[in-house]
Amino acid sequence: MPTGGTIAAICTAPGAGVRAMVRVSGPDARACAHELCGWESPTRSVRTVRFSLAGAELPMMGIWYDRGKSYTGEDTLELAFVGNPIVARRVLDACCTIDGVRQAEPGEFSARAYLNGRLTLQQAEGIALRIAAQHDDALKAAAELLDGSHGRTCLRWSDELAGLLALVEAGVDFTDQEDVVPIAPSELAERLKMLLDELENHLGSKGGQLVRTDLPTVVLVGEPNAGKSTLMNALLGVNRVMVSERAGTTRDAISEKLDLSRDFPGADAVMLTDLAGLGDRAIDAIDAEAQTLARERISKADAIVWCDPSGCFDQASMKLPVGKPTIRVRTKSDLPGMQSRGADLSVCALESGNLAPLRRAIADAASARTGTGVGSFVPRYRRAMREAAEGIGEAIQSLDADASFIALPELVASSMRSALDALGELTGEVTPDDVLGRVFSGFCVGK
Ligand SMILES: Nc1nc2c(ncn2[C@@H]2O[C@H](COP(=O)(O)OP(=O)(O)O)[C@@H](O)[C@H]2O)c(=O)[nH]1
Ligand SMILES: [Mg+2]
Repeated sequence: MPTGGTIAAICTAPGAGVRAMVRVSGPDARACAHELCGWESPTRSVRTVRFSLAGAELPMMGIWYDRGKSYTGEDTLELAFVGNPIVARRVLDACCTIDGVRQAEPGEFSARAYLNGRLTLQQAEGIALRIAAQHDDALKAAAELLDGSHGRTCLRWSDELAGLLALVEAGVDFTDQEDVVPIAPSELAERLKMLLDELENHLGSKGGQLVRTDLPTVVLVGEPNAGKSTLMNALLGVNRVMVSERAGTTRDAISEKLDLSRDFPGADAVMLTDLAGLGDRAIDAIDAEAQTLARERISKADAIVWCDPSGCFDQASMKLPVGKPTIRVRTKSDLPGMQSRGADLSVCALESGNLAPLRRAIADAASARTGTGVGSFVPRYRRAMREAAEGIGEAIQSLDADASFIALPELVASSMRSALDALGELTGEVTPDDVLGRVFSGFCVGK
């Protein structure tokens, strides 16, 4: 996502309504107020302004927020006016004629709010979920993200786990210190089990396991020559499909299992499918058939990886199904001169080392909804919580609750650490240093 500059967008729903609103955020918002509305050095928060549009003056309500007091944390101008979509478009265009002002990318206001410390990542995700919510459960989950209650729950889980891990590690590292008493296996097992139960409740099903038996399907789509087949091979780590600079090389749908659980223990394996390129029109009969087949596979897929080396992601020409989890990947990121404005990720498939973020995004997009909590609506949480549950489950398995000491403390600690890392991704709080800190503060070692 691009940063910098001043961004502007229509922030009311498309179509006619009672009111429409255009929001401008950034250092040049002041120039918009001045040059378009004659509002010199805005300090007052609300006033009526006259916006010059198509040779006439349109009365509007202008709302000014000083830097630090707005949603984004930047100088912000909001203009509210009659809810006519053409007027809204013209107002936005006029704002973008001011030097330094451009149209905002999706989510860019919230991204700025996050970057400026006005929102936590969880709150930003809550806002996204609230906007996309289709029913009450999703609204409830969004509220839990926004009011921070889910964040506090994650923090409580990770605190409990970090505390227990500190006890186990104390047993590993400092057994020769007499004032260090490692935790008994039975107590550790019991407290881990309670934690696991809570996580499983949040995931909405036992261990968050899917009830389906087939693998989720993920399709690689894009124009011919977008680098889909190269990316398929890079993700798989083997040359499974043919790559060529000639457009139209891939005709069939070629599927191969991609096991993501090795990298992300809570993730599923997925069936990755390489498809023929989609073009404006088919070049011959075989191509037409290949495209029809590709469209069929896309409509049945659980998630889409949309490859576009230009970074434009033009939905009007690609016509992908809306509402399906879609990862926009700007391919061939090594080639200069392209943009990555609408992209979720940029990758160069020729270097397979940089694919971890894409693998994680695929793991998130492909995991199906199982319950009603935050973990069932926000895939990142679902995958991380499953990963944590898996680690805790493993730790419990490695414990003999009847023994008087932990027989394999390194093994137990390493399972717990991977669970903690997974939760740390949600809280952004726990680091390995943090764990070590707890050992020292809790036991006064080295006093
Ligand atoms: N520079 C560069 N070239 C790439 C990259 N990925 C693929 N290519 C090239 O782009 C051409 C088309 O690739 P291919 O994977 O067959 O595209 P597909 O038609 O979408 O399956 C081939 O010549 C590839 O070598 C990349 O990341 N960087
Ligand atoms: Mg291909």
